Amino acid sequence: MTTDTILVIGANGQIGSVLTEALRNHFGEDRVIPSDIRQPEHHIGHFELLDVLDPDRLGALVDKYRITQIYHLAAVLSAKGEQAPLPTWDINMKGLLNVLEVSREKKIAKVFYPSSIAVFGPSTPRVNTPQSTVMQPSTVYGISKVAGELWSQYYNLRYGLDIRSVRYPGIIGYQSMPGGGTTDYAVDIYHKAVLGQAFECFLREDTRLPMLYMDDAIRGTLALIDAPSEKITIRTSYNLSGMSFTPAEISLEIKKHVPGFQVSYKPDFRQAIADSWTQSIDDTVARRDWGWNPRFDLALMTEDMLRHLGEQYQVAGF
Ligand code: AKB
Repeated sequence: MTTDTILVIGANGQIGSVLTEALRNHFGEDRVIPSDIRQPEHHIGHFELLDVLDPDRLGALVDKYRITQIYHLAAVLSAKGEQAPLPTWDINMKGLLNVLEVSREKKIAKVFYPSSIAVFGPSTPRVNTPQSTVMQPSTVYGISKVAGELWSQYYNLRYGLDIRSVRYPGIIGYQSMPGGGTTDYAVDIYHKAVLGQAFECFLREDTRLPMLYMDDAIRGTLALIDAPSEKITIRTSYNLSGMSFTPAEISLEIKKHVPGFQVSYKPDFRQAIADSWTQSIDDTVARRDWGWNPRFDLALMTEDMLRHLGEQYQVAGF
């Protein structure tokens, strides 16, 4: 029986909602306190309203539930961030600094803070990007994640805070919808395919990006959190890789199941963001330190996505 009590910040989001469920299964229903800036449409059990920019409320929730672990998932992502750079910086940075300070003051045992492949930029090696490399991103989201990684490492070195992080690639899952990212197309495309609709892609057909299936992302996150502290050699953020593909390749894979599926391309401002990121990731260090090993490739993920979305939309044949 665990004695940990977990606060999830940003629990309504694409990853937050699925991670909350996984944490409930892992630690027990009552030990997980989801929170977000808005009330979710449906929820069972605990839920708390929390604006991460309010450190007093954050501290009060930590006291109320005797929180021992915090998962801080609230952030403005790459594409949305470019619409409002300064507010994005405030939300992403002040939010993190509040979490770090409250965690230090209240002696939180473990903190999880996701970084992203958005930390990489045009001057980063694009193929098999190493763990430790040039990080000069061109988006405000990417800049905030680089700074966030360094602040995390600072709190670990200076105060001994046990903070752990992965650089998520684009995350694809049937359970929830992404919002405001550059990799979002790779979720949307499956919904359109199952609903029998044509898909217009906002990236060029040959844009290769690193991606990861949600099931692998959640399994990896829990494995990182469970790993013994002495195994964690990276306190900025671990590279994490699943697969890499282009819009043309994912379309082709979907067409194996949905032969009439139609895809057209109309690149917009998100193309420049995608072009500034790397194409594939070297995650050797995560594999070595805490046994990271993804299970899903493009073919397996496509089968699983279509089956689950077929059930959700009650469309036969998947
Ligand atoms: C985005 O596209 O902004 C995110 C990410 C890669 O962090 N999905």
